[in-house]
Amino acid sequence: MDVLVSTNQNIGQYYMAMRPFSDGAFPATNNITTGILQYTNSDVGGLNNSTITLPLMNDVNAAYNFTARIKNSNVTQNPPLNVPTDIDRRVSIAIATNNNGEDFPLNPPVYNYTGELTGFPPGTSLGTRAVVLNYGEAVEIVLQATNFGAGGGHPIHLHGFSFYWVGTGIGNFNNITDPMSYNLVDPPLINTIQVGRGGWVALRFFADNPGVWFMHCHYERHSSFGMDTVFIVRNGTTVGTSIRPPPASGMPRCPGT
Ligand SMILES: [Cu+2]
Repeated sequence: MDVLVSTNQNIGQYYMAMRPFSDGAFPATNNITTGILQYTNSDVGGLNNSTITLPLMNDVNAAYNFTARIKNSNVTQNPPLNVPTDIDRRVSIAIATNNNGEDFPLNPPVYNYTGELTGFPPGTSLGTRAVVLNYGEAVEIVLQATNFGAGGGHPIHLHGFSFYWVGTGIGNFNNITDPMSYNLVDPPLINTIQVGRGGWVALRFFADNPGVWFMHCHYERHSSFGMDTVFIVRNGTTVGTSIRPPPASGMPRCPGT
């Protein structure tokens, strides 16, 4: 993360402090890391790091309240403002691996994702599950995490696009009330999002990059479990909005073949 700081406080020295956040059952190293921001012409010394207090490592509310304050300071394009429900892609992370067939399930089975899931059969199976999008389509994805097992959150990465991160919450996503909390004014434009254990995030983007694009948890182990899918974006109606054809001479061969 890159940050900009306005040095508009009294001349002096200030701690920058951080500690890990972990929402899984496996604790991370709980060290507090500090740095010192020192204004020119300020006195050296006098800081006492015993005065630093930070939220506990597993304080989910503190983490959500912090990330909800991250805004886009360079808005050059609005996110899709109205996404028709018939092209609304809702994805349950837990469900993404659950079905066989050709198409990704756009309406996953509904259950209490964040309830008591001990003994809940993940039911994973092999399958090829892709989402096909028309060029320029406005897309919304809701990623719903569960409380299943002992793991924490998931860093979900999308190739081919940056998306607007328009919403975040704890618990089960509510299709009626949660969209009212979306930030459609200055949402961050990013390509990786952390979905907290037992929480959800809402993303929007325009499918304006034709091709085949992988979306996956960036824990490679989770991706190998099936926590991934593919977006196939069809060509547009012009050369400039279509994938270039292979060269007339054929595709170049790898050296040695
Ligand atoms: Cu994951």
